[in-house]
Amino acid sequence: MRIKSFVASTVQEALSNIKEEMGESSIILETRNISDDDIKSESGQNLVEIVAAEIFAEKEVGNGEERKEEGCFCEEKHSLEGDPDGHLGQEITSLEVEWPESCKEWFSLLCKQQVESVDAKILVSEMLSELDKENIESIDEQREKIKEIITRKIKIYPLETFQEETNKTKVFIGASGIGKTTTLSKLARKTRLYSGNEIVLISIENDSVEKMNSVATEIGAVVAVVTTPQELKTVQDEFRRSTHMFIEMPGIGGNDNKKLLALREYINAIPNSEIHLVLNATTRLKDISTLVFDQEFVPIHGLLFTKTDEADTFGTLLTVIMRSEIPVSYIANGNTHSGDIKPATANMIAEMILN
Ligand SMILES: Nc1nc2c(ncn2[C@@H]2O[C@H](COP(=O)(O)OP(=O)(O)O)[C@@H](O)[C@H]2O)c(=O)[nH]1
Ligand SMILES: [Mg+2]
Repeated sequence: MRIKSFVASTVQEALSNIKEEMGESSIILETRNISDDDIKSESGQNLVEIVAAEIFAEKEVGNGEERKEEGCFCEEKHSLEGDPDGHLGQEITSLEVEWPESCKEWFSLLCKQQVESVDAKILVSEMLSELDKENIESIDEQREKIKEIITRKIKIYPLETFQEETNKTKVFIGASGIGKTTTLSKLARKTRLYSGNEIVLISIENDSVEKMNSVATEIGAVVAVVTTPQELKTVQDEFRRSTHMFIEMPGIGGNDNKKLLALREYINAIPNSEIHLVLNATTRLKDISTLVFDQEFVPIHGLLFTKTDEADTFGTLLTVIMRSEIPVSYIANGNTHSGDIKPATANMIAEMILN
């Protein structure tokens, strides 16, 4: 399935471009007014954006007309939402897929799970386009297919197993209170079960040092406190050979450029580290967005989700994963350092969403 955004001066113009480029077999995923003052048409008019998906390439289904006769497509009046200026306050005619009722239920289940509606539409549309005709109404086949599609969308960070884990420096970044110290402690404890090598927990500027000391005493680890990037580099060089190193970076917000710059200095001092962005599974998309999508200060190797035990729904995870395309590293639950942490699998995340 191909997804593309079309920007034009009017809805009609955007739709006509969509039809011309994608043909009849397209669905509208999202429409919005572009209210940004910097982005206007040549005549100074506001622009509109329509995101469309081409779901049945002719070669996949043979003949688009054939599907239409079978009732898969219909001409539908499609009213536009999210139109604060009334600019889009008109009904448009678009070629939409009329989903079978059972597919609409998948859409609403995904939305209830807090998958963003645009992403839920993509998943259901792909499910429909990939199901064999004879299985299109089978709930079991639909579930299997949608799980397969969700699984396909999730990239997994290639972690070593706890048994193999060899002297990696793992760095945890993210907002304050998100669970960085707890997660670092859980991983350090698990590592101790499988490795006799030295374990070092590193606090920046004494942040969370008491909690680190407590877990270090329990598992026989060392705690080091550093206050500059240079000190961090020195400590890493000193311990590197025989050590598992876990570093907690000070809490950051996506909009705080000063803190992000300071974070980058620390990260640059320890190249070849594994950087995990810690995210709370109960956080809403808008609160996660800036850190995941809009910052270019630090590379992120893996998304690590905490507090899955407190989350009722897991769709936000999927939306973040689909949109960021950053691999997932770990899934954690439990509010103490003896809680659980597992290397993530795509199957595990798909089941969390579908169950
Ligand atoms: N329920 C639950 N609570 C957690 C989890 N991880 C951390 N917490 C709690 O979240 C709070 C902040 O955790 P902490 O590790 O200090 O966050 P930090 O500021 O990012 O280091 C503490 O009360 C932890 O007990 C988790 O996976 N599940
Ligand atoms: Mg902490």
